[in-house]
Amino acid sequence: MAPLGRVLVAASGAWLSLVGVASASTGPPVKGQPFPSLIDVTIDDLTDGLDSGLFTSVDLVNAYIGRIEQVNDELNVVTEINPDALEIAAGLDELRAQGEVMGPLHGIPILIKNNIATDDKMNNTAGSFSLLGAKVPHDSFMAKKLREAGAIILGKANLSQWANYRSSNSTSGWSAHGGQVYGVYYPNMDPSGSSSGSGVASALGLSLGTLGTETSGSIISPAQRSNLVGIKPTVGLTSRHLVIPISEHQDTIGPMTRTVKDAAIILQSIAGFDVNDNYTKAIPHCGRIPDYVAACDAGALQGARIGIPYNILSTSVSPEMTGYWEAVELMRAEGAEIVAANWTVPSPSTSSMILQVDFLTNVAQYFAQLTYNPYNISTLEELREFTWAYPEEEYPDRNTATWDAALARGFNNTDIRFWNQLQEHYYFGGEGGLLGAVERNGVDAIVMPSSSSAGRAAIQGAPIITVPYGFLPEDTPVQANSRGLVSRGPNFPYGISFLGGLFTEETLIGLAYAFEQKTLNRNQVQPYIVPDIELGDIVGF
Ligand SMILES: *[C@@H]1O[C@H](CO)[C@@H](O)[C@H](O)[C@H]1NC(C)=O
Ligand SMILES: *[C@@H]1O[C@H](CO)[C@@H](O)[C@H](O)[C@H]1NC(C)=O
Ligand SMILES: *[C@@H]1O[C@H](CO)[C@@H](O)[C@H](O)[C@H]1NC(C)=O
Ligand SMILES: *[C@@H]1O[C@H](CO)[C@@H](O)[C@H](O)[C@H]1NC(C)=O
Ligand SMILES: *[C@@H]1O[C@H](CO)[C@@H](O)[C@H](O)[C@H]1NC(C)=O
Ligand SMILES: *[C@@H]1O[C@H](CO)[C@@H](O)[C@H](O)[C@H]1NC(C)=O
Ligand SMILES: CC(=O)N[C@H]1CO[C@H](CO)[C@@H](O)[C@@H]1O
Repeated sequence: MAPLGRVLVAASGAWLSLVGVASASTGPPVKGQPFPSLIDVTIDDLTDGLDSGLFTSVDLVNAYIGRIEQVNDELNVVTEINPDALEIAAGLDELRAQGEVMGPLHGIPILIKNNIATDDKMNNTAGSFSLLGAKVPHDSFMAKKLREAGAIILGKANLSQWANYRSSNSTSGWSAHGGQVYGVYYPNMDPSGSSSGSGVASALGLSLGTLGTETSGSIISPAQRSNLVGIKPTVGLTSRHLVIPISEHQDTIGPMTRTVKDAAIILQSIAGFDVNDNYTKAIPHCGRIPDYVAACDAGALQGARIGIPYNILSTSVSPEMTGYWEAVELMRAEGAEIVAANWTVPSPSTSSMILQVDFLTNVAQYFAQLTYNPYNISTLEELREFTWAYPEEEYPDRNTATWDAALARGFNNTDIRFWNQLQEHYYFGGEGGLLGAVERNGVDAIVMPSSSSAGRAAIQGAPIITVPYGFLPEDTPVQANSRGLVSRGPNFPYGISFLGGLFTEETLIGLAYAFEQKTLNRNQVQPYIVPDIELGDIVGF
């Protein structure tokens, strides 16, 4: 257990004595309590409480910092807290008191993955010491959009180092600078990755919600393992400017929250054209962003056409597959038409070349944008040299095999060999895979188990939303990986994914919301560790 005791609550100056981390079985006290419980509060709840003066954003920041401090020694979820968070909160409280609301996230604390840069006192490192102390010329577009919507960027969430793009024998959720993130549905749980801290933070209510990033599975997979909604937007809907990259062709930034509506509100706030990311030019309707919040329609499954890619689904009998088929029947009962949407290329031979060569090109571009570059690193080769030589990077115990392979390619992403491979990927993900199946069958979405949904959408840059659905049975045998993290065990959450054509988030959000409202399964199992500081411990002290 985390060493507890006394936690400083900075704004009020009060010291609170904390009794301990609540055992999950007692559950969060909600009914009959004036304050919403932070483990399952929504943006609407927080906005109501802020509007009515029940609590302030300063209270919220204090409560969330208290919660982070209760669990962080044990779980390594948050790498740093924004030293300006209380001051920002106080400013937003003042604006609200004057009747001025900046946007839908006014005064709401959000944690962001530690590869999304902010031009403030916080570091942006992707978990590497090579970037500790580095400075960027201005906020990333994601940070700028969050601030414009009124959000308080509360801190940075730990991640798999370099978004899981360095080593072939590291672990999900480990970074040299942040340590190992642990999942919270079983002791010593593999949190999945690479947005591991973003997942655990939302699951435990260490902020209202979080941003993660995905290249292939890095939002969907940890969202599933932390029992969350995760939206992996179409590549180009959310700008990657000053986000530490893997691949310009696959990287995207999206929300990880406890509800579909909260994810929709956050996506609404961060989506849009950015002159510094050309891929955002592809946003249809001249860049107009649909009303994702209005898309949250509990009746959206009625009359929807849902495609099932029978020929690529696992035929093994497992709790996840049983749950999946149950979920499909539930959608049918809600009025969806269930049709086959087979993929014409069931198992393509994809190559790792795109990510390798993009990383080589794109990481150099990131270093080139820094206004302070502590080790003067400008290329992947120099980054590898640094990593080999810096003991805390734990080389060679955690190797650099991914970079070694990228460097061995010997060309960048303007090469004809790269272009040919990219066209092949677009065929496997497009006509031969997801997009072809959507078009030929005229479906609104394809539904898949979340554990197998990421790959083909990744190579095509297509969107996915995962919604919590089930939990592995209590008698599931415990499996651990070579570094002792539990990779499968009792009560592990799993989700159902909705996939669609490029820029179809509005439709997918509607379907995901209707499915969520019909099921509301996520509270069937609580995390084994829950911080117990609530607004009631803060307000008025
Ligand atoms: C960022 O890193 C520097 C260098 O290690 C450190 O001094 C500073 O406190 C860090 N910032 C925050 C907000 O933790
Ligand atoms: C966007 O693309 C155009 C044309 O290729 C190029 O000139 C421009 O520099 C690009 N802008 C950015 C920000 O990458
Ligand atoms: C889809 O694939 C499944 C499994 O391979 C097969 O049984 C079914 O006939 C196919 N359906 C269509 C419409 O092609
Ligand atoms: C980086 O380059 C600057 C300017 O050339 C130099 O002053 C500094 O010592 C270099 N830092 C390192 C760690 O090599
Ligand atoms: C990781 O791989 C490297 C070689 O690439 C090896 O030296 C190291 O022992 C491996 N670590 C573990 C824990 O197996
Ligand atoms: C890619 O490689 C070519 C050939 O070596 C070089 O001319 C070009 O500047 C490189 N472009 C980037 C973006 O690294
Ligand atoms: C417990 C632990 O290792 N926490 C670490 C989380 O990350 C911060 C920033 O790297 C470290 O200072 C903490 O020690």
